[in-house]
Amino acid sequence: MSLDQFSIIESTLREGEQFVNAFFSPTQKIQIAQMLDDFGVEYIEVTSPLASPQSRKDCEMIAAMGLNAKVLTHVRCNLEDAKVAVECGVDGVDVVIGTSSYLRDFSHGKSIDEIIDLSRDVFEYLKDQNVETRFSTEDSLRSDPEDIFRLYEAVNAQGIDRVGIADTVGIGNPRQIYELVSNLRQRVDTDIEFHGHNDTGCAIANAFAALEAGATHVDTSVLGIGERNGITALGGLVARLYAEDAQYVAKYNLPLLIKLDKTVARMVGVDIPFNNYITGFSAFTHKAGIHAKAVLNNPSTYEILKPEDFGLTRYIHIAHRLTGWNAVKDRAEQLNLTLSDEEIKHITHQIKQLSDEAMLTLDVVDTLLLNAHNGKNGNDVVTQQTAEQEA
Ligand code: HCA
Ligand code: CU
Repeated sequence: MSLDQFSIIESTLREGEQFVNAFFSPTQKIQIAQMLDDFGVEYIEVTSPLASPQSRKDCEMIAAMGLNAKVLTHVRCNLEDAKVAVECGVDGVDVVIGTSSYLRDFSHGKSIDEIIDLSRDVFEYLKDQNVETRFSTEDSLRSDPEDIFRLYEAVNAQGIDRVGIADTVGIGNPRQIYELVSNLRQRVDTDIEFHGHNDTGCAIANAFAALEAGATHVDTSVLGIGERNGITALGGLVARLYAEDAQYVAKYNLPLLIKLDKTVARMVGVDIPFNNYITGFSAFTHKAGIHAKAVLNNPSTYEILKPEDFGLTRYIHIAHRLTGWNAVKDRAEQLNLTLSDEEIKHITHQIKQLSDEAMLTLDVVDTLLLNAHNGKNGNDVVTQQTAEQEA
């Protein structure tokens, strides 16, 4: 298992730029790279310098930022591309080529033997350039595993640093990924990277399975943005690993995750999904009375992620018909109101009746609590309207 020594290759500035809404200005790219570096990812992958003239300038610019993270760029498997990548001053070059019959027949038209010859030239050149080298097979899951192994054994013999499994179409399931990566682990002694798309919602589980099978590097992007519906989300991978053992992700500055998610969401014009791992708006909200009671006694009853470790807070939702008196009592205490358990139970009953009629707000609940408190202490009873005006 590589769980305690894995690295994240953060690809918001490469795969993420392939998200339909993404158009990052140079300033935004610097901002994203800096935040990712502050978060502590080990690598930042940027768009190929051959994609466009500005992409080349951006690649050079990110490479020159002096980040702690290593900067990688991503190029096709040919010598010209590799040379331009090196000229940009990056720390490493991620080379990719399609190996499935779909891509061999309908994209570049090369056989596996031709790919082996091509990669030999490319890595022959790269290994003298003082850069980290990686070779990855696009659409690995729909490639013949023997083709991939043969290809990787050839580059392994050349001394490259890392080989990559790419589930380009998001077709793999965790069991398949585990098997493929385990077999690859037997065949090469390089590091192993996993890049997984999320077309069927398996990208996080697949990345985790890859790590369990011996992968050393996982590709992510902020919010998972990328081609189509994207890849393994940075926050989702962190959540998965934290759930296994918080120590695995203790090396990252976890409270920065919300800033990263918010910033990138704003830049690409989307909201953080309500059900997002860690940063979704309901990720730490408890509702049913039974849950609320237990969480108030001990948050671990219904929380495997501690919100405070991510700079976030939990919220107990009480203004609804599933509420329970323990949660209502807790709210009264937050408001510094002294009410007996009998009074709290009576108010809880009222909340349930009222919310059977219509959706309630917390203001209404607070008003009920305040009125009960003020009523017995001889103070003015607040109407719902005045409570709202004061709020
Ligand atoms: C691409 C394809 C890629 C590459 C992944 C990798 C994929 O858009 O160029 O280099 O490991 O999903 O196959 O993102
Ligand atoms: Cu991809």
